[in-house]
Amino acid sequence: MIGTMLEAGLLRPAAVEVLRRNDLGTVTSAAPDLYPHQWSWDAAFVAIGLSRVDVRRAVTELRSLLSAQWSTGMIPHIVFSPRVDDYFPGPERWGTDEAPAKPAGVRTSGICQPPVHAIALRHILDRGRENGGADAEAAEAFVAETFDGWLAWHRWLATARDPDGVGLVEIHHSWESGFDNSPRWDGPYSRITAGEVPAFVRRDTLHVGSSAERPSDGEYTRYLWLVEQMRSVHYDDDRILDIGDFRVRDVFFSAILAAAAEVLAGIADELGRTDDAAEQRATAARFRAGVAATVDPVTGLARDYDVLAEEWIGPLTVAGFAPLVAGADGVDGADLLARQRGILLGQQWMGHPALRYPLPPSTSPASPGFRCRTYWRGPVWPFLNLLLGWACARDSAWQLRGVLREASLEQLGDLTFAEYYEPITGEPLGSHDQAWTAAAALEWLG
Ligand code: 2M8
Repeated sequence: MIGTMLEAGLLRPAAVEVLRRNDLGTVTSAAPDLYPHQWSWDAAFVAIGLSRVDVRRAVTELRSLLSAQWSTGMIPHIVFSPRVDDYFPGPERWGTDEAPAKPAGVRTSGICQPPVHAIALRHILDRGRENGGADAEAAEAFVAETFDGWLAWHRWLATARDPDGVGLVEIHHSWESGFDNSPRWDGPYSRITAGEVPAFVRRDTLHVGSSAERPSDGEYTRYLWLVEQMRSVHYDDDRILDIGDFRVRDVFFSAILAAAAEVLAGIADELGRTDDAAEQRATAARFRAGVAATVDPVTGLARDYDVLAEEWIGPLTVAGFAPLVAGADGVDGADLLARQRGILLGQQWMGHPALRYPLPPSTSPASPGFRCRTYWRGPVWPFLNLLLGWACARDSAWQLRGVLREASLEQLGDLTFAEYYEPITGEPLGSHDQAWTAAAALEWLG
């Protein structure tokens, strides 16, 4: 049962209030203190949530993000707000003002995050049309005006980030995955010896209940070393391939590209952009196939690949369900998705008997790397559940979607809008009032 009617009645206004408080004008901060700037994939989820309450504000969110797009097509992972200076690493540390591809007049990081944006664009268009009038006009005008920007973003990912054409996106920092300190990245990081990293003072640990919930200082040193490396070549895509110590094919990122390219193809059809639609469908098919090819026949889960070490990445994390996000083709594809849904609902994941709610922890509680309070090593992330639910609706997987929705609304009924939750006790962890958590609540409520 989804909470009480009272909780359902309180959830929507409380979520709207979180987005209002995080609103910096034309962008929404990812969280009030911990993340006081606009993050790329957070902004996409925020736009999905905002489209339920204010279509034109949702348009503004994506327009602001796109105005920071680099000339290569890359959408940077952080767009720094000029009004705040309480985040490390800030723009000085990134040094992107020296990068020829960064547009003038904005300050950004030099890496990217998963491309959820076309999916958000689709939500804006659909909600705008449902509302009609000025909302429909604003949504349609925005889509027509910015289509080429989203297309350039996907094209850059499909070329610069898949140099070997294998249908998997290569990332150059675990911050690009969004799963920053997941056990997925332990192997690649264990092989990196950081060179000289200028002294630094972290701020993230000041804004959470316990610094043990965040990545360690050793992890941060490597994160910053990779920034130094990329900065030294002014974030040039080709040169990073030669000098970068972290080159990993990220299966979950790739799945999101596959899903988003399919969605962008549908939008291209509506705009009469037939060739672009065909190109995006081909991109979607290529990355769906790339994702499906990573599946370990024994575990049934998809895997990342370490390009430099030339080896598959083993830990059992929620990223292993990438095919459920990507979708899959043909009879074999349908079998793969059915098998994955069974595993996800089973005892190692959502059906694990110790869980507070039947929601997927970021790492399987049955795996040795599971840490129930540490960031991407175990906690449940509400925005990810929304993404899985969206993919289930696309593929008519109503049973799984129903479980995800009901449990998510129960969890979010605590009204903390936590960044992540302890899977066994259900305790809210990380930042409270996290924007994409509030957005997920609004979208689940519909
Ligand atoms: C977290 O990442 C940032 C760095 O990008 C950080 O820890 O400082 C991740 O959870 C990432 O996925 C998310 O987009 C970001 C903002 O919510 O925070």
